[in-house]
Amino acid sequence: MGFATDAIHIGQEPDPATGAIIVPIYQTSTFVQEELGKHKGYEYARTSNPTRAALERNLARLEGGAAGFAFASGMAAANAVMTLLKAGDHVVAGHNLYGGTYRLFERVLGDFGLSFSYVNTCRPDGVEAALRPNTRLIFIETPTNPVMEITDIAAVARIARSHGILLAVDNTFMSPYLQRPLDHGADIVIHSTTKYLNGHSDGVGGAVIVNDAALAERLRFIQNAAGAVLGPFDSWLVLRGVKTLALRMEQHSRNGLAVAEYLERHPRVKTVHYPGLRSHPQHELAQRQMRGPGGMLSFETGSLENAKAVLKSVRLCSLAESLGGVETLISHPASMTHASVPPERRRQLGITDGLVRLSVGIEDVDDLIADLDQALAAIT
Ligand code: P1T
Repeated sequence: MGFATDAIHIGQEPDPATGAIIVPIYQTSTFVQEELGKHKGYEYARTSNPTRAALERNLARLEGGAAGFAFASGMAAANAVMTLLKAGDHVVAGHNLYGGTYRLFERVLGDFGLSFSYVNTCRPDGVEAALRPNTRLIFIETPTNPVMEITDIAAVARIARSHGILLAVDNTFMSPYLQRPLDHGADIVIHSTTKYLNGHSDGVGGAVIVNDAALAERLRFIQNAAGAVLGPFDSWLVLRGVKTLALRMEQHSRNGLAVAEYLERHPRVKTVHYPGLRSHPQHELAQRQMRGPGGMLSFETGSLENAKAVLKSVRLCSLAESLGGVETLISHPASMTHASVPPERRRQLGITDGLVRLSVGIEDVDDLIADLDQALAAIT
């Protein structure tokens, strides 16, 4: 079946007990057993819950994977993946990751004996050069948050495979509608479901999807053993959100492109980072690897003062951390999402004090452009 059909139906068969067309919220901590060892497939809700299981089946199918696991947040999902590793292991990571992922690596996992090298994964030869005998995982985001650099997933997957190393891709910015890393040879897909999968800015969650049976087994064990699971109500919200994912991503891409083109023409905007623009250095790779450019972009206003003026003047766009909801959010990566990245590192990555990020929503695009137009006029 096609993507939109799967999004609406997989894992969401009518409830066998009642015929309810919508998967019920099984708000329960445990399941009564008929006799010792005899039950209906569920024992304790940390181990598995029918609402969460429905979401996990759905997300696995949408990413083209064999198994999915839902976690309490995107960071909990990333942390679960990292606990596949052991003290002494080395990780090659993209140099521009979500600030919280960098913080997890540098300020938590380093203390447990993992070491990290950060490289520009846009250049696959740089990834290969960074490998060490103890490298066990390559961890990338593509496009990156917030400067929208693109990594050739298939090229990095070939390197990972030839060295027997796992490749994990954080697919949060794209959603499986726009990009399916497993199809390009990745081993692990990570999501913050807080973003496009939920799509309505009303829940925090995360997911991991894999194809390999042994990897799935280990993640199932970790999910239960460490216990950072997504609750039934939050699972249900994501299930509901996913039903409209295809439609939403089409509109995010249309609006994203229109806003990016508008900004690129604006005399007070210095640069626009958006993979759908011909001016994006990896526009062709983006067209090959992604079904559409999506709703995320960032642009350079030239200074902190200019960025502040724009952020203060928007009326329809909301100044807030997060992304991927139906409503447009505007943010300042240097002081918000990437504040935990050291200033010198931020400068190297192009996360300047004048950089503004937009999560372009699915409002009427003329209204968005009119709002940005009056806000940009505040730059003196
Ligand atoms: O917030 P949480 O659900 O834990 O997800 C973390 C996360 C992981 N990966 C990427 C690419 C992300 O962008 C995020 C969270 N990002 C934001 C809150 C943000 O505004 O960029």
